[in-house]
Order: sequence, then structure tokens, then C-alpha cells
Amino acid sequence: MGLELYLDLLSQPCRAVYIFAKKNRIPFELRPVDLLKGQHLSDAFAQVNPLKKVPALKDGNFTLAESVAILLYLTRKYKVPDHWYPQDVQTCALVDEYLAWQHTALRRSCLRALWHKVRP
Ligand SMILES: N[C@@H](CCC(=O)N[C@@H](CS)C(=O)NCC(=O)O)C(=O)O
Repeated sequence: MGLELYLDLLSQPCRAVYIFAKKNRIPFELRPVDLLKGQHLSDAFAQVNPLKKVPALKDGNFTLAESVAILLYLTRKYKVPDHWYPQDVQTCALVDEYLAWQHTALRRSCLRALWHKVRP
């Protein structure tokens, strides 16, 4: 089995992984996980990600969680163009800086706004 991505496109980190894979023409099987139906809580999905969160990746016997780790894995495995994750140490460090910052700054605020919209 090739690369499988477990995603719900309602989720921002899932969309980041999905768009990145599509833009770079990385072949993958989409394994939809419907958060609103609680599919991420199933025992079957826990085999892929014991943390029961999406996105998650399966590549043969290898499994991986966390969108940033998944994006970096895809970057390294598929040797995407340099502008995504530059070779230059300092330019690359600026990308890392953003990846670290967005979790606690951008994403947390956006998540709050999303839940206000989708929660009854
Ligand atoms: N830091 C993780 C966040 C993963 C995450 O919180 N995913 C949410 C969807 S955006 C989820 O699966 N939530 C289900 C739950 O917490 O029960 C990443 O970047 O992948």
C-alpha cells in the first residue's frame, strides 16, 4: 500500500497537508475521517494515530501524526521544490520559525472562531 492520508477537510491542519500534497502532485490515497461523526475516535483509526486526531499519515507500516511532521516528511521524501523548504540554513530556519509560531498564535485563534461557527 502506498501513501495514505487520513483527513477531514473541515480541519485546517488537514487542509494544509491536502493542499501541499496536491500542489506537489504527491500520489496518495485519501482516507476520509469524519470528525463530526466521531470517526476519529474509532479503534481502527487509533491504530493509525493513537492520539485520535487528524491529520494522520500511513506509508506502508510507518504511521505519523502532527501536520508539521507530516509536511516535513512529505517534503523530504518527495524532494519538493526548494521554495517550500529551502536548503539554505537561515531561510529554512525562518520557515521553521513560522511552523512553530502558527500552532499557538494563528491556529489557536482560528480554531476558536471556527467552533463558534460550527457548534450548535
Ligand atoms: N497539532 C495537531 C492538531 C491536530 C488536531 O487538533 N486535529 C483536530 C482537527 S483540527 C482533531 O483531530 N480533533 C479531534 C479531537 O480533538 O477529538 C496538528 O497540527 O496536526
